[in-house]
Amino acid sequence: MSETSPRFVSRLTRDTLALILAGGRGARLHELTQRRTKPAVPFGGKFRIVDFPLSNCVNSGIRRIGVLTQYKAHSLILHIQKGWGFLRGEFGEFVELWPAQQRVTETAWYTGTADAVFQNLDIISNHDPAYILVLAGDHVYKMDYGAMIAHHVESGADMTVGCIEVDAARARDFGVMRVDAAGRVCAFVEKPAQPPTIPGRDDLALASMGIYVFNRDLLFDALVRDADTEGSAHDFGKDLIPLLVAGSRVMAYPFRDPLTGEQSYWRDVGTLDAFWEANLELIGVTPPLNLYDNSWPIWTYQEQLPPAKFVFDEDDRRGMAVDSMVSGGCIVSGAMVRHSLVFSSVRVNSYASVTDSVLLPNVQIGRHCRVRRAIVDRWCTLEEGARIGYDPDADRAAGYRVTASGITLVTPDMLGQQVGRV
Ligand code: ADQ
Ligand code: ADP
Repeated sequence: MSETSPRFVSRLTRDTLALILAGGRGARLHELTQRRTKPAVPFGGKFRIVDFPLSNCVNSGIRRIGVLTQYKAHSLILHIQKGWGFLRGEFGEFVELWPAQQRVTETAWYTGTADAVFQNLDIISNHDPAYILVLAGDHVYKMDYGAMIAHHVESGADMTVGCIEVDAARARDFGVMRVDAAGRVCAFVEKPAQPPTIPGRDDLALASMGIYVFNRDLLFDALVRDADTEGSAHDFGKDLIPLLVAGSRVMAYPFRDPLTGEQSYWRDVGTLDAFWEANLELIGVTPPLNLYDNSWPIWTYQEQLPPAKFVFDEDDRRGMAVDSMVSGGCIVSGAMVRHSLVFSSVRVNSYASVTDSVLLPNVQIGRHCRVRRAIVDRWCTLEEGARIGYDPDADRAAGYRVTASGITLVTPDMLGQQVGRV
């Protein structure tokens, strides 16, 4: 049986170290990432975004994981310390937090994604993996990385880039590549103004998911070379990959369902509109991302909370939620929640109505409030009678952010309120 037979995928994943890049701000989420890094942004009712790549690792049998932090990492660090300590050190399993090491000079902070990895080369070397899987900490998807690593080994690659097909019009936000018939990457451009399209499909481009498998020695050589390169931004997409495409065997791994061959669900919830939409999509009868799938559980830290409660108020007004997801610790009393995603420990009080909205944990909606097409950040308290999402000009005048497609974001800072843990 060959070295790369499917029977040995577990051996490949065991010999892999995963690095989750979790240092980015995610500036296009605006005030939602004012106090937390994007991977720590709550998602899906009870998770944070970073739980997706972390769960993918654990479910794929990759249980040696370094999380590289930088920007506003406090809530991310607490979340991982509290929720991800279940791996067993005795079996060589771990999730470690790697803050910026300042390996180069006393003052250097991480400059780009490649630099973040470069600064941790000593730690990586100590773990002595054969393969290094570099992941972004801010994408929502369920993926078996074992299949990608097996493809990497089987195709004799030095490096493999995970890729998806995106609308050509959206492609300038991604690293875009061209591949030959065998799937070898022959050109890679980071965020091109004029993205090259897939031959024969001028509406589609092949985009990098920002996830990579490296053979250890290649990664080490490339990082050391890059660190010495004048003018490099020390970024995987901008500097390292274009260079490797020229000199090494870089293969593309298309992220598809192995059974149907269809492209799998993958979201960069990088904007407020995308965040709102990806959360509300989960509510549908057949959502593109199924969180109720026991074969691929998404792990997280969760507080011990009582069940969600729906009550008649003192005037016998019914508290209810329909076409919605409601997490633990919530109380909906004499109010109507419709087509909304309600995170843990939210209160919705009498005569209020919440529609098409995402309420993050610990939000309080006062009596007679009307909330529509909104994202309400953690710890917001909406005073009695507040109107949100009905009049964009009024929302802007109140200091809220309204996106081009009319989604309103409210944060405690906009309301002049104190925040707890973010
Ligand atoms: P971007 O997502 O724009 O493009 P970037 O902002 O560098 O790239 O973020 C990549 C990941 O690294 C994110 O998870 C971010 O949080 C993290 N990160 C950024 N700087 C960091 C640092 N100094 N330390 C630790 N973590 C850091 C990338 C690729 C594209 C690809 C898209 C797919 O460059 O080629 O198409 O991802 O979304
Ligand atoms: P909207 O203004 O969007 O119609 P409301 O909250 O005023 O939202 O009510 C919507 C509908 O939901 C009502 O017409 C009613 O049928 C039902 N509803 C809302 N709250 C209650 C309640 N407490 N008891 C019974 N039905 C309710």
